[in-house]
Amino acid sequence: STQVCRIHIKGMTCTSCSTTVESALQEINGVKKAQVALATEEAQIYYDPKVLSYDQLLEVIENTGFEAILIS
Ligand code: 9UX
Repeated sequence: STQVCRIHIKGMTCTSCSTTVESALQEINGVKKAQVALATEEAQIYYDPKVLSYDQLLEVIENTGFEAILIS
């Protein structure tokens, strides 16, 4: 199954920031697709909820050094 969630990310100031977060998300097992938009400070993530939770997605983002807040 695939779940989609959106996460607000605070602290990104350049495209290198957003690429770092996007790459970190794409590397995780269970993530099918991840897009991080700098302009809207938002990540859209398609993932398998059987493999990982959105709490883990938040953690992955926080580990890249940015603040992550679940939107939906
Ligand atoms: Mo450059 Mo974005 O240091 O933090 S990667 S501004």
